[in-house]
Amino acid sequence: MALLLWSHPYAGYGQKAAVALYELGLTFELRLVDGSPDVMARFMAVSPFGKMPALVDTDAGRTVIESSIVIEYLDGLAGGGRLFPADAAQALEVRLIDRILDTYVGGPMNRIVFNRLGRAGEPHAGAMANDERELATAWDMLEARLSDGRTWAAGESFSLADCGAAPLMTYARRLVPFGDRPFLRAYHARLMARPSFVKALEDAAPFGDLMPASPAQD
Ligand SMILES: N[C@@H](CCC(=O)N[C@@H](CS)C(=O)NCC(=O)O)C(=O)O
Repeated sequence: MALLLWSHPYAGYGQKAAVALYELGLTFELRLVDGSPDVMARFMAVSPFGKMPALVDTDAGRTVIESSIVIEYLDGLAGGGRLFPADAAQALEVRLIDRILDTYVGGPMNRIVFNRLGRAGEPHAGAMANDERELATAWDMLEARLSDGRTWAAGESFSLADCGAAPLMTYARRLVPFGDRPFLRAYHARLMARPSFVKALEDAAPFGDLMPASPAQD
């Protein structure tokens, strides 16, 4: 079985998939999306929106895009039920937090970064302020849910939601700090110590710091 992961080790959503691969103990080959024209041509054929990660399972002849779907596919390959709880209520919580992270953390984060890099045209202060408010709302919502004392995003088992939380929170806190949200801070510290995320960060380290933001302030 060959699993080809089209990604870049620095990319937040790419790290989300990498964390899942390391959690599940699945070996994979990185297809580095390095921006060169020939690589981009092949990558766009696999991932038509040009978004990382994209997974190709050569044995099954399948291509899977969208990080959460990639992780659901990987979980199935590893036997199922590892990153998705069997309990229906817990599974809903996992999916809800995964959606909050993708939509209201990764979304504003990418828009602010694109704005700062000038990829969205002239940087738009009003749009960035809206995105910062959205991030702060996401922090509030996560803080409220974590305040019940849960260890991981959706309970006591490390899940899909934590795979995304690790990279997305690590990058987004550089745009909107965690501030006075002790449960969020403690949860993020647990993510930083998780071996699968430590490995993903090690993979990214050789590429340096590509984010147009100062280091985390708090
Ligand atoms: N909803 C997508 C988002 C993926 C995404 O935004 N990936 C970023 C990297 S973190 C990307 O490929 N950006 C390249 C670009 O937009 O040009 C997912 O969950 O996979």
